[in-house]
Amino acid sequence: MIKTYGDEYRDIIEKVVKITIEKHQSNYKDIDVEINLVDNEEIRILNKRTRNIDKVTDVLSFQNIQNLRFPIDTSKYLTEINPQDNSLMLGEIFICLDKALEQAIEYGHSIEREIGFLTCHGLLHLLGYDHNLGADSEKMEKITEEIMKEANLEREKSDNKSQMAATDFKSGFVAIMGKPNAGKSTLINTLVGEKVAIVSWKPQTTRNKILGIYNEPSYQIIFIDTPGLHKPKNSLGKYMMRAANSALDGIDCLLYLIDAEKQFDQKDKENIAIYLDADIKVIAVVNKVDRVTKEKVFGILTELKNFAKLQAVVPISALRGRNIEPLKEEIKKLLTDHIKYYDKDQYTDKNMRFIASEIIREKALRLLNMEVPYGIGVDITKYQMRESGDIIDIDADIICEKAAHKPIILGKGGSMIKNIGTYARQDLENITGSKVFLTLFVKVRTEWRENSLVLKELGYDN
Ligand SMILES: Nc1nc2c(ncn2[C@@H]2O[C@H](COP(=O)(O)OP(=O)(O)OP(=O)(O)O)[C@@H](O)[C@H]2O)c(=O)[nH]1
Ligand SMILES: [Mg+2]
Repeated sequence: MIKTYGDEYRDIIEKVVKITIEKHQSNYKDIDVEINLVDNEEIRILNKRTRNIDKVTDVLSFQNIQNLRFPIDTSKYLTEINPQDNSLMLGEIFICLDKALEQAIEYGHSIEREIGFLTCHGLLHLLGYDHNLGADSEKMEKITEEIMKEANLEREKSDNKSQMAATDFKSGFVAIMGKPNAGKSTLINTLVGEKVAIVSWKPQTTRNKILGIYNEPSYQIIFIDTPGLHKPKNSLGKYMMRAANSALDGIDCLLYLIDAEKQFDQKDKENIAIYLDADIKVIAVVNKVDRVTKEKVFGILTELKNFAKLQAVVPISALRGRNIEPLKEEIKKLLTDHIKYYDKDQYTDKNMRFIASEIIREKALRLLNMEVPYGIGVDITKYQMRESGDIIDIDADIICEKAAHKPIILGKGGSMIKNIGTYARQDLENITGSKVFLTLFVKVRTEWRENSLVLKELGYDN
């Protein structure tokens, strides 16, 4: 008996099971197999419980009988017979629907083909095949190909409707560029709805290229935050400009951010002209409209009319979240890919060590004055979850470039570093959902922004 839990795709599943069993010279009515369609969370829990792996996989199968012989002779396995219909209980298969859809999109074929493929793969395991064994793996691949062909589920033959469903999905990379302090990081955070990048009112806050991933059921937009465009004065600055320019590779469009509070100056105009001349699709985004008069915004919009090749011009307030939807709509028109590049739960490409170092740097930038914060780097020397699973220990070095800066960072009686630590810990606890023990040290590395070794240590290396 073929039992399918989950109504969708029942026909495809039954068809693949019949063909697979018949390929082994057996009658599908003689076998009993249970096929469950589950979601990401259910398969993760199953993996954790049965294999101690905390992971979402596409298919799991639990074999009931080892060393099956074909054609299947049910009288040889009397203890494994289902008394209801005398069929042989082969085992259970769990197919993750979320993952199947994701893979169908990634490989550019129909969801039916993916479900058929996973059913076949799981069932072959129940029949004794092991894809980790060289010869078996080849045999498995060949027989899968034959079964998929018989089920009319080959790549080219997948039906047009489903093919459309996969290709209807749109994705692409979108770089956010502009001068320092224009509000690029604020915008990426608003677009993604998570704190992807740190923000401060001091220019040159962002030093790296940072991805922020935005998902809708039929869209994935990968935004790239970049360091503000400026003339570099040291090796760190040069790294930052290389990082910014490398964001242009393979993008579908570029958002050029103009700070409405400042002048729409010659430098902005030159930058836009360079991108347009390079045939990059540019949307001009006029930010901080909440801070200026309508006339000022109108003046900038009028000047932007001189750039006929612009795809769109959108005035926004990244901070207040104004006009963000129309901006997203303009971006969607320009997306050209159909691949889901990232899991829908992932909102950035950066790991927790990076995020922790940035949060600490953000607090230092916000609390310290004069030139001190610009010369600061943060090195996470320890990031460890305790065995109890609810406390994270983080040790970090705040690196400054002048001996005279150390006492300023420490503050009177250690008050400044204590403040930096308190604010950073609060943010980190919010992000991780765990209790955080944060220990900060201050170290002097003279003129480190020119020292390639330290730059590399701190991850400023491209
Ligand atoms: N009023 C207002 N302030 C904004 C807006 N967007 C950004 N800001 C502020 O502008 C300052 C700079 O913002 P960031 O997002 O760090 O700017 P950035 O372009 O990423 O700067 P760099 O990383 O230094 O290149 C911060 O104080 C933000 O709060 C906005 O729409 N309105
Ligand atoms: Mg920034």
